[in-house]
Amino acid sequence: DFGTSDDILVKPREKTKKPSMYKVLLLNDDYTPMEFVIHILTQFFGKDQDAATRIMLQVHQKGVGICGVFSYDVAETKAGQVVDFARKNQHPLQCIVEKD
Ligand code: TYC
Repeated sequence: DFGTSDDILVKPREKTKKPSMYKVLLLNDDYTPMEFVIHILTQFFGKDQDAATRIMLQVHQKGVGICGVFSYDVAETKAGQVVDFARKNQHPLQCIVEKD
């Protein structure tokens, strides 16, 4: 049987570590419409309208806000998609990745 008292317990290798996590941040600017930022947060980060509005207002008032925390690849992909979409719509929105 598995999980009984005679099982051999294998200690994880000392050097094994969890992958680092990365924050995706939105930065404030004077030109990107508030509704566009809310759209970004609902469509790219799965936020509901309420959460998206709170994050957008936090960025608007404090200069920066957290969209989410992801593995490196997911964080870079999302930030790239957000910036591409903003540029296609001629908005200067900045979205950056920072180690958590
Ligand atoms: N400051 C913008 C405005 O007044 C709104 C805004 C919010 C822009 C968040 C960027 O990441 C941002 N229209």
